[in-house]
Amino acid sequence: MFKDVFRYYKSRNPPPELTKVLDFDNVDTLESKIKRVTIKDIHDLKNYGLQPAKTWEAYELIEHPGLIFIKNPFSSIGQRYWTVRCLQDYTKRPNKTNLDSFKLVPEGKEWWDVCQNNHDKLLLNKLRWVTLGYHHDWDTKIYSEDNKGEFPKDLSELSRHVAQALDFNFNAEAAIVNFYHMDSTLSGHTDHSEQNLEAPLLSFSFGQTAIFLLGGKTKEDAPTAVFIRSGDIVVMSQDSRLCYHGVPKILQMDSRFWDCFNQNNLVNKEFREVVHICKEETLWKPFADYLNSSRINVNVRQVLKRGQKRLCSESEDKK
Ligand SMILES: O=C(O)CCC(=O)C(=O)O
Repeated sequence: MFKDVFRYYKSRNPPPELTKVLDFDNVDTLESKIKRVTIKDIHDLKNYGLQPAKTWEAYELIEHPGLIFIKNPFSSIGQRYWTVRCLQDYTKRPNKTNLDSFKLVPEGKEWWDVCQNNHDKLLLNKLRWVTLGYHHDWDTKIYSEDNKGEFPKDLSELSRHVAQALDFNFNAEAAIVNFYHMDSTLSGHTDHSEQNLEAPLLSFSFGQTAIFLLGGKTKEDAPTAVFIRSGDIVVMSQDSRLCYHGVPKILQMDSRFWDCFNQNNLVNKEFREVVHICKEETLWKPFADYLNSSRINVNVRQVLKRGQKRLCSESEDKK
């Protein structure tokens, strides 16, 4: 079932009918399908590019308890900030990327700089993922203490604040940053590698719009399709945490949220240079160009259980 719906939305010829895709830009049409979620008032959000919590609109899908959708709570400069961090900073070594094994980026150089300096669009489009913190192992799907980097403090704080606003305790310990182009897809899967499966999974998106499919615990359950636009946050918690999900299609955006630029203040003292890039149109331009035909998704997970200090190795597990 999941596969059939995936194939339907992925199809170019004929293109899919989009009327059944849940659209949080038109919540009036979703009345029977969603319920409003209460947001706790959290302070200091502007440091992370977020609007005041009392302005957020968050909804839970009635048919998928625990799936929470927060309609873009970012300011436009906030969207710019996270875009710059993902492209320019999180792609730096020792974080891991899909490009590592191809040795396409010379030692001592960084992917974003090489792409910009050489106008290398091919290399730009080859980046598909970056992993942060406990690195996702794409083969074994097992996290390990031996395969772990530092988790970015700003992303950890952003995640903690968003989780707190929804009344969750959350410690960001692993993330996959996914980079999609107009023909990219992500097939249906569940995220079950984390030892803590009670903690929610937080997903931040910037750039082009995605059709996101959320199914049930098996591939036989029919999925619901939802538009995810730039700035939207999806939280998979409770009954939805282990459900099948995927992205069958990326669509050209409805509007460029990151360009509705007012000098809304973003004060991040630790990353002044990033904020400077966001405010200077000429410095921001290469990032805007990237977003015009791509989507960035930052998928953040807690790996350890509360109070757990480290992962046990498999042999320790068996004791
Ligand atoms: O791109 C998305 O919205 C979903 C990404 C995802 O499911 C994953 O990284 O596991």
